[in-house]
Amino acid sequence: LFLQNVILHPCFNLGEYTTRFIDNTPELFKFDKPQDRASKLLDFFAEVAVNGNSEMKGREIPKLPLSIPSLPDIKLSTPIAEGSRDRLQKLGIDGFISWMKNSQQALITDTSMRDAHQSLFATRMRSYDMLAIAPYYARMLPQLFSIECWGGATFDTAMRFLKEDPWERLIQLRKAVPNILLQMLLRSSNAVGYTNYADNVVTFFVKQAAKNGVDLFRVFDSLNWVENMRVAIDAVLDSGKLCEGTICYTGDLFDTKRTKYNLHYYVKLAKQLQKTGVHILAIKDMSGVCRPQAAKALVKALKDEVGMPIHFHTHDTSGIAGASVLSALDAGCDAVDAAMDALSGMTSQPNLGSIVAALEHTPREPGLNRGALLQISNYWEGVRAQYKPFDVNIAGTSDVYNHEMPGGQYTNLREQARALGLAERWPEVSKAYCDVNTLFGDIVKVTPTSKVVGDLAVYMVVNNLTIDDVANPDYEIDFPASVVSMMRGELGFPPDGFPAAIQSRILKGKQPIDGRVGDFLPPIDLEKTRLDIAKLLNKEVNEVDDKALASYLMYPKVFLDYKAYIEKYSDVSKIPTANFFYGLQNQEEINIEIERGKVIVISRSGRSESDDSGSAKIFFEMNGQPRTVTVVEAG
Ligand code: 3PY
Ligand code: ZN
Repeated sequence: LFLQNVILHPCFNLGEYTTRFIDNTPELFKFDKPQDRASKLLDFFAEVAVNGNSEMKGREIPKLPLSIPSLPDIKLSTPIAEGSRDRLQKLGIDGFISWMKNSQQALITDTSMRDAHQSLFATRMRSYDMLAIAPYYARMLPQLFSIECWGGATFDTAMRFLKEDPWERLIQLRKAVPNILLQMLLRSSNAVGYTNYADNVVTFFVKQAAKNGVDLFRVFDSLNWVENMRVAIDAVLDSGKLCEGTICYTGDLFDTKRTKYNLHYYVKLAKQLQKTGVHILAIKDMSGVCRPQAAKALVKALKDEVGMPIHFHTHDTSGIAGASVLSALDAGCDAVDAAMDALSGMTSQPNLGSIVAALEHTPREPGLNRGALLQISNYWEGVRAQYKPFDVNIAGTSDVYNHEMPGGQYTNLREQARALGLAERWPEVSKAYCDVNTLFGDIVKVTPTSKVVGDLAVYMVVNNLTIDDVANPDYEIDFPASVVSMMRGELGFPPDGFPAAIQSRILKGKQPIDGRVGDFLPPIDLEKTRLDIAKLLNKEVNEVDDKALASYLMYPKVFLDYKAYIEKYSDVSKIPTANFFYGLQNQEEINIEIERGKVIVISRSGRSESDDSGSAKIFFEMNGQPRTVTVVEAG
């Protein structure tokens, strides 16, 4: 390992090493020995055997053993055909955009590795399952427009729940799929978080994402405030990557009683976005309320009046989002999002295979091989079964046209309501959500504003408050912190502001921020932060790379907890998913590739009864050698 690290180092390769090589690159000379890593993994399995994976608290373990997801039957020695990324490299951005506009084919984005699992099973999909199928995407689906695989909620959940490094996921996916555009979702000033960050942090984050593999950034603001998107957009444009300026869709285009979100609103927004220099316009229908006729009218108006390529994104919560996708394509939409069959429907995107089938033998045929799609979907079906405890698995509902909850939030909020003992009172939560939106002036609801509306809705149901109580200035209410923060303008402002009466009631007379929050946040001293991290992790400062710095800047505590976890248990991302969540069964044997080409074989041979002090012994074999680990039962 030592030699491999040194030899693979770029300075060594270029012959740029000197006698100071060791001093300058101490990280190459410090590493856990493979035996240490293997022992730490045994500690992990022993802990899961006795106390369970902490992620499984309150969840039911599925019937074991689960079958291993089956990979497509093609050989990985099959050459990789040119794809959208090669086209971008060949044509440059302007040429690529002209190609998009002139392409008769419907361009298809697969969201399986980001939005689909975010919306279906609480963003729990592990890199392990993505990386196994990624090389098949490169070989079997080179006609895809892009693969959405990063950003949104996947960044923090990777560290928080899956104990893995989101950057490593991106880097490995990039390696496995060199030919297709990789796409991420970026929440403008909120980056991949739930709060506005200092401008230099947003810029730094975008730079790292671009450097490590993102080709296409979808940039949105949770209140459709273009002013709040500029820093993120500029950073993407500076990085030389493709930038999608996003219109978040809400309301109903044709409702004459609710005219706030009419065609004029969206066209005006699109023109503002066009002025920022973005390359593509995204219509982000995060809740799946863009009805087929609205999709058609909106795409047509944007095509006529703005003329940029359009990328349509929706969710199938209502069950009829496929019709909206086809309608958007009929009106000349260039690209659409869909999820592989096994990860589609309900709160996820509509079914990719079925959209392809619907377009077959028409001028807009996307050119994707349906046999290949089915094989890949078959793999995802096996993967999805492994995440059953997280899979909410509820039916589609037309109630989405009332509450307008984003796909990812709907399942999460239902789960949160269930955990609070409100499962039976879900219709009340849904109604409260709708009422809060009206009280806030009918706002765009998407992360993080959707979370704020959800927080107040749940608060109302838990405390048996009506919307009149919430609005009543004489009724004392301790509003959730997120609500106060939003009314202060910490997530920005809707173009017409928040209704003055409710804003001043929630702020208890205090003044909101006068402008864009980024203008008030001082820049973060990045190098000082790097030093702080080094101290906290007990490392040398040059061991804290830019990716670690970016993670810390987004989520300091989540990042430090993650680092402490892998210090204790080593890199758990290499463990197969069923074993990560449910542990090793007696007599089960697995292989784990702890580093490239180095595989360890672990099996569990038994477990002792717990003794009086609550300690149990777990018996393993590691590479044929017996090993015992003692674990104390958690109290
Ligand atoms: C996110 O921001 O994570 C979303 O998916 C919004 O729709
Ligand atoms: Zn979405």
